[in-house]
Amino acid sequence: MKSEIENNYVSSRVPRQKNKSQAAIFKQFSVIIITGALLILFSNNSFSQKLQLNDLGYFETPGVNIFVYSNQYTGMFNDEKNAGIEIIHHGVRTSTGGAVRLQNTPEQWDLVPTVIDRKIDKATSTISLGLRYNDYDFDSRISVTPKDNGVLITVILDKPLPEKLVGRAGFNLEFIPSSYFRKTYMVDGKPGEFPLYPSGSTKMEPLNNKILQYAGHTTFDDRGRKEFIVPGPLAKGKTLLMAPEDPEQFVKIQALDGDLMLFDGRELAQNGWFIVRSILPSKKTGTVLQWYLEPNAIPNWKRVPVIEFSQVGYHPSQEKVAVIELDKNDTPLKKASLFQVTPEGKFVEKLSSDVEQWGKYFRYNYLKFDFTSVKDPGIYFIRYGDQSTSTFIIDPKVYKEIWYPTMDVWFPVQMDHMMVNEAYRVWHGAPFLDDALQAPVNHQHFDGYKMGPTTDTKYKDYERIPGLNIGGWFDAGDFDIQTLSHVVVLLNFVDTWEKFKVDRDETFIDQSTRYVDIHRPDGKPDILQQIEQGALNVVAQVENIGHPVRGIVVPNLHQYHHLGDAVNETDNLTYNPNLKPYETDGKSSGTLDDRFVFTNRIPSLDYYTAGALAAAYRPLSSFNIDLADRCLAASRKLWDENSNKLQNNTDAPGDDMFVVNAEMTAAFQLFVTTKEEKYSGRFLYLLWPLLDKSVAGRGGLFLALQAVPYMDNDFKTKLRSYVVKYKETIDKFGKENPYGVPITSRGWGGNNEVINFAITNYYAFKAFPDIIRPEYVYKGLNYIFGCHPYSNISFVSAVGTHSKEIAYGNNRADFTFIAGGVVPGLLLFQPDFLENKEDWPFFWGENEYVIDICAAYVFLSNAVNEMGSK
Ligand SMILES: [Ca+2]
Ligand SMILES: [Ca+2]
Ligand SMILES: [Ca+2]
Repeated sequence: MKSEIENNYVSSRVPRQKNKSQAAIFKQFSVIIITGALLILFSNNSFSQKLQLNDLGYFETPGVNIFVYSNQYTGMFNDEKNAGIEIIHHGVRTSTGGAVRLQNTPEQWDLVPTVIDRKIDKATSTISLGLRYNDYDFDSRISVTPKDNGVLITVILDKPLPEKLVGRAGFNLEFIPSSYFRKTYMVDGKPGEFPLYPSGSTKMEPLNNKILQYAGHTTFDDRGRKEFIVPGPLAKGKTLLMAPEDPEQFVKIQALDGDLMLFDGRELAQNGWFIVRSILPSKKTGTVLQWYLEPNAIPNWKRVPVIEFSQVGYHPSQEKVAVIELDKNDTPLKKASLFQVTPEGKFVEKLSSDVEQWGKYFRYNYLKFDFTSVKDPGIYFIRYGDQSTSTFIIDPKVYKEIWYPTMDVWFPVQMDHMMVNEAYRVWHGAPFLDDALQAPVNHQHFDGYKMGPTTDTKYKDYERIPGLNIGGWFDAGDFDIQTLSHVVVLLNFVDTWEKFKVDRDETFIDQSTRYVDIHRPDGKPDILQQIEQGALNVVAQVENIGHPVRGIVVPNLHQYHHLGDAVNETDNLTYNPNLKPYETDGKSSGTLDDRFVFTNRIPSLDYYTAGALAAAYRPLSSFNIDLADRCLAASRKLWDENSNKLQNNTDAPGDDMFVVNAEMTAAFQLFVTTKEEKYSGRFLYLLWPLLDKSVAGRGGLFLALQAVPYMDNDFKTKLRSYVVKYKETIDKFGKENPYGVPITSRGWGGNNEVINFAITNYYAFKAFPDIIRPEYVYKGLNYIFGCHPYSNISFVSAVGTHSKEIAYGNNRADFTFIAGGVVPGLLLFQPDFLENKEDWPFFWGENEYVIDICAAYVFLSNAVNEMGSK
């Protein structure tokens, strides 16, 4: 609670995309209310336009969009709060999950219905769909059609409710809590306040009443009592007014039959929403339920322009282009200006120039404002119309420190098997000392892991695999070890060390006592200590298992969603089957909570790991020679075991570019480390056919460019034509979107692609500066630092004037951030809405820090520093 309040103080300082004219309207309303003429407030609605079914298949009026299953549940993680009937209310997605659901407050792993069909009837402006719960052989239909100033939602049943679902099946619509904090509601005239923190009433029911969760997993640790929690409603009635005081978020819902209930989903799960729900009647068919839903629309509403620029600032020599995002009904202004802040605190206009119209991208129009000509070091801001941005810097040293938070804070916090301290604060104790057990065969896990019919190891199901409680990083906002992302981190860190000689020392790391202290130098370069941390776990996998594994992760869903100190996700005592659950002898316990190792052997992972361990050998050989030797031995073993299967390396490359790329990574890194020609021979053999197939992205071209300094001149000559082709492919991005970078946005935001695009361009610039200009590198960073759609915040927490201050780190329940973390960025909600929430941390696809992207960011930061120092 305390953190939330503190954090709201922080977010209140971030400039919000508030419409000034709305604020003015709001003030008028206040005056009207004070004078007692309350009716005028409601009669205002008669000015709002009716919702129209548009060509993109959703209902639209200025200020209100209603999507009806434009987005469906993917099934991968069940309820991701990104599907069903959804409302975009004055530019903000405030409501989701409109569907027939089986709980008062469904959690992420509760069952979601499958869409059987979705029909759009233009003649009646109706969108209708069939929903099915296979587990219960239960079908329903929903139709949505405009009525008055809102829509009518109808639920139709052809057959009465199955007996098991009576009192359980209902129609739910969910509202994001952060849009309703500090606001009120009214049910049948009775006022209430939306809770800032969940504190409603709950009751227990016997487990056999429970609608089971996905694949029999359970989010609840009932300590063997066979019971579950049922949240009670905050309010109940026929008509619900949500935030009537706020014209931007005011929603009216009327149940035309039955009752409405308002629930707080956060009582069961911190990522829960406010839920409006009506229970479906039993023994009825035909129309069983109707709601009238009216989100208020501010007449002639237009979204405030978003001025998108780098919150970090710019090197004097680089191009400086801000992008201005406009509502499609907005009229572009002719000019924008750049102001300098003087030492006296005055604002001086340095440049006023015409803006260029770029065109439309998804739902908005875009302008560009070029201020490249301004090169004087100093503090600046941009003004467009009556809006000024936050300040940013132009200076040759602007990028110097941008990676410090990532290396000094974010990576230490992610360190597994270590206690991590920072001044007066302990981030976490030394966790997972009870690692790890062989995952049983034929086991489907809930985080995408899976065991096939064999273990591919000498271990029996649930047997302890020794030596794994060392090294590694928490993969992301959860606490598993993912080996492939470790590989990416190791490769990036080795590159950063070798190319830029970064010897920054701000972290104390002592493996022998499992202790990390942030902001405390210990005489050892942090990046070498982090390479050691990653290598320790990966090499232990190869030595104790025989090959690298997909990952190491807790076995139970009620552990997996853990929020808090990682040291408590397991009991840190090794599992002892001779004891009862929750019983302990002080050294071991009968609770089966030790992490599982998913051990199936994957050739591409073998090769990538061989590459990363061969690379790690080089920096470690002068830092920890014993570990370095173990890395190289493991790398050679993996190479030999895989290449033997390939008949002495003469096999033609397969079609799977991922495997070819993995093998090339191993061959290249082993060659650089050992100088043995069998590795370079195989690398070159695989490279050219791969480049002939594709020069795009992170594939062969990246490796080829990396290899330039190690190959002869003919190699470089031959590579030139591929780089020319590559430039043609990346120049297309400037036609696809106003940012000139690859934007991918489904399922998981695309910042990783943007950073890797910029890194490939850095290597291309180094080898072929006459083809690829530095701008192709800067573009990627500008995007990450705020020149991107939806908002203008920096996607790197604590880097840039305004940056991601609420993210999906492992402290997300506190609505806060971990300095230096890089988030995935923008998600696309079909058909046309790009989103990155700044007040709600729980969308992993938008806001979850992961180790591979953060390591790539450290490399890119050092690369731009090197470019700018020339
Ligand atoms: Ca994970
Ligand atoms: Ca250090
Ligand atoms: Ca344990």
